[in-house]
Amino acid sequence: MQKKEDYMRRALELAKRGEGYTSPNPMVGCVVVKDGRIISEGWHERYGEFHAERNALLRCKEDPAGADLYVTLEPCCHYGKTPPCTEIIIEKKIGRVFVGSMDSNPLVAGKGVQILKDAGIAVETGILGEECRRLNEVFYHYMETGMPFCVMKYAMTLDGKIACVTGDSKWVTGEAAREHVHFLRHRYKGILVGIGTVLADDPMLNCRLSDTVRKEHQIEKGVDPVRIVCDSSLRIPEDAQLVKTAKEIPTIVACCKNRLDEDAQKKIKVLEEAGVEVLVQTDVDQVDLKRLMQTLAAEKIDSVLIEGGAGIHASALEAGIVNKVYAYIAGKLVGGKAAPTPVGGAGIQVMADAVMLQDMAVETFGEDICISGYVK
Ligand code: AOF
Ligand code: ZN
Repeated sequence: MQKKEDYMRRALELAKRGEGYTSPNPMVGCVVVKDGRIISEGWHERYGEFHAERNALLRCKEDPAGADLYVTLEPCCHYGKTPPCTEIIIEKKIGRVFVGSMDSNPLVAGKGVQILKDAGIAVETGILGEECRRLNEVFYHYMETGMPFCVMKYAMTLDGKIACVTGDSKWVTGEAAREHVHFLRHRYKGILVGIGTVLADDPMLNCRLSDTVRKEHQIEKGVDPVRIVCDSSLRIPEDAQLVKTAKEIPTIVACCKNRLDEDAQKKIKVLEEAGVEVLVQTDVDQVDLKRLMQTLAAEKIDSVLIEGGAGIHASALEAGIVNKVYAYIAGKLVGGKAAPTPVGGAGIQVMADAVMLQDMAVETFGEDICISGYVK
């Protein structure tokens, strides 16, 4: 006989298969159990498509009447892109519902559970509640604050450098760590860099998953993130890779009206014709990251991976928009007083004012380690 937690753990596993495809919806998994056997499973596979419960209930190989239903998120009770999950749960005469974490969408938030209870279904909530909530940290943050969940990522040597004094940085970390970064690009909706990175590297910022990562996470094809460039004075070259591919992969360039010269309108037109969305901020001399995040949130971008350089990392920390940090660390020492470090800017003056991380985790990728944590 399996425990409630075992079934919920299975539901969590299923939910994760939606990673990268459900944004701005949550990842949700569902398991239907009758007489101690799993009779069906489902997950929310893609944004706009059926929810986990409906997928599981429509795939049952036997009558689910009287069965237990395990779902990682509170069943919804609203008509969105799909009909309410509570309806099909009641219609299929499910006996008991076990919920992981509650939905914080105001259209649902507690009402889903109440509707099931009112229909005479026994409901228990909070099964692996913390894990279920963490699985959807992006969804909860976006839903509760109206801002994208921002993740700062960098790779550095053990002596804290992101490149040598010469600027050479190919590569700091090994292949496995760099492959994991592409998984992050799949997971998060947007990717943000400063114009310095574009001018120096002319990057694509797309998602190129290795077969190893695809197999490990059961991903068919990686999803490219929306590419966002912070470019106050609109210096991006018209023939940059990002611009040339903007019709295939959404690309946003944020600049400041105050910093534009007389040729700017012409350039904006060229960029827009190439498929770039140009955001012009007024009344600032440097892109206001908080304001930019509000604009992105309104465009349904629920999460942003900030991939450097040092300047944008400093600005993001100063703006207080960073929620999570991934630091990949290579067992290498390169030294050099002038070699760049992950976070630039003026820096914090006293240790007591440092940006603090909590819930730190350590993983290894090949020879490298990755430390992640949440900004307090
Ligand atoms: C569930 N099961 O698998 C998911 C839920 O526009 P819609 O119809 O897709 O609804 C989106 C909202 O539904 C989303 O904000 C969240 O509150 C809930 N997501 N609920 O019962 C699921 N993905
Ligand atoms: Zn639903």
